[in-house]
Amino acid sequence: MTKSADSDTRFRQRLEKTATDMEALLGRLLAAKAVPGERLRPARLLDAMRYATLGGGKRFRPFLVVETAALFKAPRSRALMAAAALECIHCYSLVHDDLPAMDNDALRRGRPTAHKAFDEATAILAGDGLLTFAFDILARPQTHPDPKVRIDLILALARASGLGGMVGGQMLDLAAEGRFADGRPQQLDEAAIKALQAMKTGALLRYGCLAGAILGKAKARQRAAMERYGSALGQAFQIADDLLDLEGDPATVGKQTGKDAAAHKATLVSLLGADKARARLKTLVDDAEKALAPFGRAADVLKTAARFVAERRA
Ligand code: GRG
Repeated sequence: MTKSADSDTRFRQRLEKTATDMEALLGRLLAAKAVPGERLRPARLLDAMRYATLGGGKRFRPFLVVETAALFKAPRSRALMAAAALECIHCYSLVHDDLPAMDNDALRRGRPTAHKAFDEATAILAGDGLLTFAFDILARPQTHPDPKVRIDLILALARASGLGGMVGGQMLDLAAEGRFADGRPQQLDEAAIKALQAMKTGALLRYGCLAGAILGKAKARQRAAMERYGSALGQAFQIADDLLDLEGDPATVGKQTGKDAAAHKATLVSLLGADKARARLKTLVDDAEKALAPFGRAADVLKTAARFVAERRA
């Protein structure tokens, strides 16, 4: 086997292992039995939260937490807890993004979206429930015995997912589509598209890389390196997602494609064209690898992850 085929196999095995562990942990965390401080877990809400989080998804964000935590020798069980919190936020964002008031999608992860499988009100509440549940998970001592580390994780996730992060990015995206004011799509320049995407998609991926460093009490320059890696990875992820929307097969991607052009969405692919966007992807993978240089061979699997993001077909 060639060196690159070998690292691809190792990467896929580790992604799969994290996905299996994540499924099991989320299944346990979202069990029917209420935990101290809760009264009861309403069955329909719990079913919708389980539907949104279990049985699908690549679990790429959890993988980032687990692998960056391993780089800093943080225990895997703690990394999986932080990863579960991040995945709850990600799944909530997908449920809300699919709602009629947002993207109005019927298919997600190859299945009916949550509001189709349940109903709109239940899907909204399931998203709200998952958002809150993420911070419940991070606040538990099993995530880290040191409360300072837990607060660090909580604050960073709040910043990544809220007003100045993912939710803010979604707002900018809707505005750019012309959903408000005069209703005309905005012509965003490259800097504005990058800022929007760094918030909407990049912030959670960057958090995935930062969380491992926080769990491992990494030094400031190591944290900064992880953030550089996460930032390049986030940009690459979004360009690959936009290329998939343009060229992907809905059967493989697991959701409707061709939506960006129909909505006149400003993306780097629409601004630069597919060829230049692909060249940009290459540069971003190089940037991601450079950020990992100080960690040597120990970071090989994260380097392969950057290539996977750029080359993904689903
Ligand atoms: C509605 C609050 C709110 C936020 C929405 C993340 C987001 C913001 C919307 C999702 C729309 C979208 C398709 C964004 C592009 C990148 C992205 C998040 C793709 C889906 O992530 P994957 O490919 O999905 O990791 P899986 O299913 O593998 O987990």
